Amino acid sequence: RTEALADGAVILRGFALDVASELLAQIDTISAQSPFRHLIVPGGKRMSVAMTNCGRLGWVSDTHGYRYEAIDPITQRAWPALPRVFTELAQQAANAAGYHDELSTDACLVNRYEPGSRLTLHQDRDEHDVQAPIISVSLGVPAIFVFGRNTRSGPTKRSRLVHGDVVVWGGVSRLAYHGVQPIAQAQHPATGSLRYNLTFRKVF
Ligand code: MD5
Ligand code: FE
Repeated sequence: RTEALADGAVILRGFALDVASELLAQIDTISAQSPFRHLIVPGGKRMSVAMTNCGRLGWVSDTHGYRYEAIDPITQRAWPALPRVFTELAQQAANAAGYHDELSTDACLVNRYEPGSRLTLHQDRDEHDVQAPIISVSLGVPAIFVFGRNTRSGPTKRSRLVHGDVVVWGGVSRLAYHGVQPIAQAQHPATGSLRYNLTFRKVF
């Protein structure tokens, strides 16, 4: 089932269900090497979402700003490699949404939400290549995703994303403002009270 969320954004409901348990097992392997951490944003606040990365580059934030780094600042080592099940799923999702170029993901950000964790409205524009679509995979408890326009003001739309849903953000939606409302207390058989989100990004 595919749903158009906005211009250029497509929800593929349940697209990752077949491989969800493999994805979660790989998240455990990744976070055993590069642990989940609550990054500090330039304003000094600690993010309520915990993050780690896999792939050649990882997204990091500290009081100096946001950037992609090849070395995990906690471990001082390269980020864990992108598992094959990740890259295959992302490519299949891109194809299903009508993007037929090779994705050449160089960063996969792994977000972990606890009850109450949220992402305030923001744009993803730390990537030099904003032509390539971003692929996002939701796992665990549901989230209410908020989706706006290319300016901070203006109307927003809400969409519930559940375990196994994949969203392909391309076209003008690539630079739309978006966020995640505070995660409600809930239980999922695969993750307990947690939500995970994978985002596949081409940085260069
Ligand atoms: C999440 N993560 O559910 C979301 C999924 C993030 C983030 O927003 O930055 O880690 S990615 C949603 C997304 C990506 C790129 C563009 C747009 C949405 N968009 O234009 O709305 O953890
Ligand atoms: Fe984002």
